[in-house]
Amino acid sequence: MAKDGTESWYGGWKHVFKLDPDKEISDVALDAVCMSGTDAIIVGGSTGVTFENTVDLMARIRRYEVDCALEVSTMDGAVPGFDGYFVPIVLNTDRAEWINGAQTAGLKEYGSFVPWEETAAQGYIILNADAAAARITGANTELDEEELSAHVMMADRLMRLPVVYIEYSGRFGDMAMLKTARETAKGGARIFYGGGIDHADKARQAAHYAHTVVVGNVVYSDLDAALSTVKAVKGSLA
Ligand code: 1GP
Repeated sequence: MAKDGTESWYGGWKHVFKLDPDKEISDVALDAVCMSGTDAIIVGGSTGVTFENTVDLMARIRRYEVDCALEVSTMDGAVPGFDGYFVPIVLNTDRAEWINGAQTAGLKEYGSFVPWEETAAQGYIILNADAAAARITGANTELDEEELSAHVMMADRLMRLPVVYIEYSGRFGDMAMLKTARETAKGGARIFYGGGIDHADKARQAAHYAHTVVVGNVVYSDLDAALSTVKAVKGSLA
């Protein structure tokens, strides 16, 4: 049970920062992020994630009370000690490796160690062709609204995934698409949105439709702008 009494450990999260183990962050910046009032920190990245850099970042975040989850994208980076674990499943690729291949290989190796109560699958729909995750997974990013709806139904209704992640990493997304995703997900999936939020106003727009707004890169390029997104999201009505 999450702190706010909702069912899942991430169910009360409106705003999260995503920190990349492969990127440098100073103690001062990390302190500001962890003390910002955000609901959680997700540790994750598409490239250069290792056991060492993941443990290192986790240990530094662990000095703070903020919830800290790991998005497990490589076997190397599967590190114990987080509050929760997300396992991404890419929905809009036809490369099985990213739908169930890497995940079953990981479970074969580490399945008996998985803390299932604190582990959740994320159905990723990657919509920015330039995102590293899109290139790596061969995602079909050119979905129209009907196709997006079908992917959301697949995740939310058929597969009953607890999280649908609308991913535009690196670029601010089409809010009409996010609205469609939110309106389609009536089966109980939480809608996460991430991509290109570098301003309070963009954070507010995304928070209008997403249950959880994820802010990543701007932490490294404009810390003040990143911090301004917390209030923008937490003050919104969605
Ligand atoms: C990345 O969705 C997150 O996985 C956040 O995206 O880095 O563009 O903020 P940005």
